[in-house]
Amino acid sequence: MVAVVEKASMGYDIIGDVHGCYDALTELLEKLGYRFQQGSYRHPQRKAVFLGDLVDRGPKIRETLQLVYKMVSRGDAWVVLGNHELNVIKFHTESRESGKGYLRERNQRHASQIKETLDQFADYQDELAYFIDWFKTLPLFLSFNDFRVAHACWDQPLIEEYLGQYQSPQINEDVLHRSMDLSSTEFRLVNRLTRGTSMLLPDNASIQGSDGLQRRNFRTKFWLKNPGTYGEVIFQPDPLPHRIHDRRLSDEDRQRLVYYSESEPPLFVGHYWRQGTPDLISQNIACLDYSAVYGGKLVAYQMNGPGQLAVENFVHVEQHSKLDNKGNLIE
Ligand SMILES: [Mn+2]
Repeated sequence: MVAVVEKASMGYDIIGDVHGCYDALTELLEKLGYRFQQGSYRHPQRKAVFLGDLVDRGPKIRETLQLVYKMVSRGDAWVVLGNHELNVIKFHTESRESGKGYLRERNQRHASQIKETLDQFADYQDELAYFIDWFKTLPLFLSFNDFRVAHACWDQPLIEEYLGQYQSPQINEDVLHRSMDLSSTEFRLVNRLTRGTSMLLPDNASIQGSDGLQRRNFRTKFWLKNPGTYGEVIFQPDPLPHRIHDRRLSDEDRQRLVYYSESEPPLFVGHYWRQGTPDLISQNIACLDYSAVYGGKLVAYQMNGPGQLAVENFVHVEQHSKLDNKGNLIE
């Protein structure tokens, strides 16, 4: 396993999806004891770990990237890749196969998903290209002494398979291009770690998401040993259709799910648009995405050493500028 090299007595503040909420981020860092010094935030004893999805939706994406980039390059922070960074990368990377265009087709849906990032960088194209090159070097997962981080999910056998080939948790150009083949290890790893696990709805059903998009699949939990029904495994704010909620999962369905067992190290993820008061999602898993960009909370977890996760270690700030689910300012 490729692990981060750490000094003893170092504490970590793991931070959920920022999505351009720069003001909330600086408020949270101040609250955690970081101070602005020589162009970025740092703490005398602690390091920050960002769970990805720094970009899209929010009002200050450029400022967010500038700050996190500085913190990472000074050794004051780590960041793992989120699905939103990945979308931005692919939208701007041409396929190696001639005539295939960009890795992420430049259609209306894909452009609208990254609209805020495109708009805010409209006059800073060189800077955007620089950040995209940086995204292409970021890790998909990190393993520290006492905990693990990934944007949406951890799958140990798949990670080991990947490390057998690449010896590094970072993506690179080759991984990116190979991940376009849906049967590749690269695709399975990138997709699972940045988007989590999901399941196709039965009966060709679809769900109208709160973001207005129609989806034929739904996000699933990855820490249940032996789930019984569709309703037990769903893990997203948009509910299942009533007639599907209590339906039994087939053995085939169950085999497609990932099981992160209670004996594995504590794991931190973002990604899932949680709401309400920050809490653990299982004994050894915490999700730190509390929908900051939709008027929720920007959440951190203070990791101070080995041991059980505890709710007292969550720290958050309320996000003041409220956006509706189309990214428009409500107040
Ligand atoms: Mn995400």
